[in-house]
Parts: sequence; C-alpha cells; structure tokens
Amino acid sequence: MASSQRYLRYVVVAVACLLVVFFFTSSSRLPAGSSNILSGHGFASPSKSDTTAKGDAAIDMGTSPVMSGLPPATIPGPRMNATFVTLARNSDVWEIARSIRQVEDRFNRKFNYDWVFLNDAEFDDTFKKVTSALTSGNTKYGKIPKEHWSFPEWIDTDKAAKVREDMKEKKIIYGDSISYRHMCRYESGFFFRHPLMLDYEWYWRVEPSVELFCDIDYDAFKFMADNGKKYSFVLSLYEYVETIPTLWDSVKGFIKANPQHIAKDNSMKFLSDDGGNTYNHCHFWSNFEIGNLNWLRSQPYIDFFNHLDKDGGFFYERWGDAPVHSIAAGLMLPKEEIHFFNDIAYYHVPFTHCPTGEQYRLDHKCHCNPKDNFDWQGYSCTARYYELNGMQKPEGYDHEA
Ligand SMILES: Nc1nc2c(ncn2[C@@H]2O[C@H](COP(=O)(O)OP(=O)(O)OP(=O)(O)O)[C@@H](O)[C@H]2O)c(=O)[nH]1
Ligand SMILES: [Mg+2]
Repeated sequence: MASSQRYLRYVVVAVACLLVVFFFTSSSRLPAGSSNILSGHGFASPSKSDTTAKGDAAIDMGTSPVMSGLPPATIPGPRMNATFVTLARNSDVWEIARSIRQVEDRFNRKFNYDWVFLNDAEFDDTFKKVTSALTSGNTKYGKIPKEHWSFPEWIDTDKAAKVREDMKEKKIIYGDSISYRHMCRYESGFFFRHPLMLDYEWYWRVEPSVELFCDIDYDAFKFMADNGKKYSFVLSLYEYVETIPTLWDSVKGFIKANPQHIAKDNSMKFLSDDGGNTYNHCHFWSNFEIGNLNWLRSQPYIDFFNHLDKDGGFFYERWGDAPVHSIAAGLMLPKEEIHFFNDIAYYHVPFTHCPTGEQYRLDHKCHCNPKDNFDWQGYSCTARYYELNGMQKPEGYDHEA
C-alpha cells in the first residue's frame, strides 16, 4: 500500500512538471499584445505582418509606446467660444450615443469642444453617464423651463386640439403630436436663450442617430468666425406643404412691419420664385446646423420669432424649426453669411449629403456612397442655393450620384 502511494506521488509531481513546461512554451505563441499584457506592460507592440506603417514613423519592436511620428491627439491653436447642443429625451440615450461617437471620431476628439444637453424633463443618471463618457469636452445638462415648453396664453388649446385630430386623419407625420410642436417651437425660439447656452457664441446642433462620413480636419467653428458666416447647412429640401399653409403670410406680415430687419443682399431667391409673393418651401435642414448664437439672440431674430409665435402656427399648424430658421437666415442675413458645408458628410434619416468630388472623399477617409448624395436630386434645393450665390456646381455633380 505504502509503495503504491509513493508511486502515485511520483505521477502527480511528473504531471505538474509537464504542465509548467507546457505553459511557458505555449505563452511564446500568444499574440504580441497578449504576451505584453502577461509581461505587465499593457502596450501592444506591432508585429511586422499586421501593421501598415503610416508616414515615416519608425516601428518600435519594444514594449513601450511609439512616441515620435504620430499626429498629436489634439490639434493645437486657439479654440472658439463654441459648444455642441442636443435636445433629447432620456429614451434617446443610445441613439444620441451613436451620434456623439461619430462626431467625436470625425471631429471633436481633435478639438474637445463642450456639449450641452437640453431636455424638458430631468436627465437621468444613465443618460449623463453614457454621454459624458463619450465626449471629449465638458458636458452640461439643462432642464428647459416650463414656460418655454408649454402653450402660450394666447393659444386657443381647443382649436389646437382640433387641428391635431385633423392632421392625424390626414396622416401628416407628427401631425397629432403635442410634444413635437413644443420641440419645434423650442428649437425656433428658445434653445439659444437657455442659461447654459448664454456662455457660448457658436453652436453645432446634433440629433440622435445622425452620421458623419468624412474626417473634418479643421475647426468648423473657426471657419465660420474667420469667414464672417452666421448660419450653415449641409442638406436642403422642400417642406411638407400641409404643415405650414400660413407660414409665409406670417412672414410677409413681419416683413411689412419690420422692413429695417431685412438684409439688402438677402437670399429671397432661395425662398421664393416670384420675388417674395409666395414661398417655394425651400429650407435648410436644421437637424444639422452650425451657427452664431448672438445672431439668434439679436433683436431682429427675436422680433421675427415673436411675430411668428403670436400668429400661432406652431400649434394651429405644425410649423417646423427648419423653415423658421431658414427663412430668418434667408431674409435677415446677407447671403454671404450663409455657408454650405460641402465637406461635412452627413446623414439624418432619410437623406444623405455625401461630398461631390472623389479626391476629397479619398483624402478625408469618407465612407459614404456618392450615389446616395441628395444634393443634386430634384427634391433638394441646394442647386438653387448655388445658382443664387453664383457658384459653380462641383466637378462630378452630374455623374457621381
Ligand atoms: N427633450 C425632448 N426632446 C425631444 C422631444 N421630441 C423631440 N426631441 C428632440 O428634438 C430633436 C428633433 O426631434 P426628432 O424626433 O429627431 O424630429 P425629426 O428630426 O423631425 O424627426 P425624425 O425623423 O424622427 O428624426 C431631437 O434631438 C430629439 O431628440 C421631446 O418631447 N422632449
Ligand atoms: Mg431627427
């Protein structure tokens, strides 16, 4: 019995020795990164076979990070007094997370601008945790004051309810929604006056589930400031007529009462085909905007918003903030102050702006299909914008899409 126990002990010791030998020999076959982790460094050293050298950067086969030859993590130079701004509900968290990730990857990781989030309810911890982890700048979370997200006292709420019923029957998108109307009115007249926004001069609006398809290597805010721009767009189209039947009447009332607010060299030709008598429904799509907050806070814009608001179309119809901002910019800014960002490749369901020009797309690592570009299609107003501004359409516009 004793000798068989001794024999068993020999067998156990032999198996243990074999396991130790196997462990050390097999660890040398692990991928480079894993062996570094085992050796306590945590930096993957690239192996020749799976690395494409960028520029002249020498490949260091050691375990420390390569310090030379890589671009800086952020671009040096002055920053503008600017912020991203997003209106969202807590339930939008994962859709806005996708948008933030794209904006950060394509632009903001180099510039680290702040991000202001606004909501008609309190933001919850998940929303704050997820969004602040994704952003490179500071994040701020604001609650919208009740008086900016409710029916003003001059609105007949029974009449507004009747309109919603009618629009529901006609199957007009968001036609029966009260919150959508508050949202459009808020984006038209209040977001730029929220206390958190008062710290800034420039904004870039970002909505849930949007995409950016190309690298943006320069500071778009600084571009706006340096070139005297106040408002910008990437997509333009015709508004759904049923949502704004009397908007242009209200605008004409404003023009008549405030001729001093109308810019001399304006973009009326973008908005109207008959010198201002009727609206052609063209507007810049406001789910993307880079703009100047001081302009929105200026007396001409506030007078414009107040005039429209008094006429009640945010509730008696379903006026969107896109035509409201666009008409304001088109009439009250000289046309040179509106900018088309051909180089910002963008998607918001269902339209894509994919920059015309193959070399640009290659140089900026774009991943949009030029065939999806909406700019030169019949329902886009961008060709009108080019015409009005005497701009040549970019090379390739007639065969890329
Ligand atoms: N806090 C809050 N945000 C809202 C509400 N409704 C819409 N929003 C936000 O307002 C912006 C515009 O709303 P969307 O629902 O995207 O409207 P849209 O772009 O016309 O329509 P979609 O095609 O659905 O995107 C988005 O940033 C939304 O997250 C709301 O009731 N409360
Ligand atoms: Mg949207």
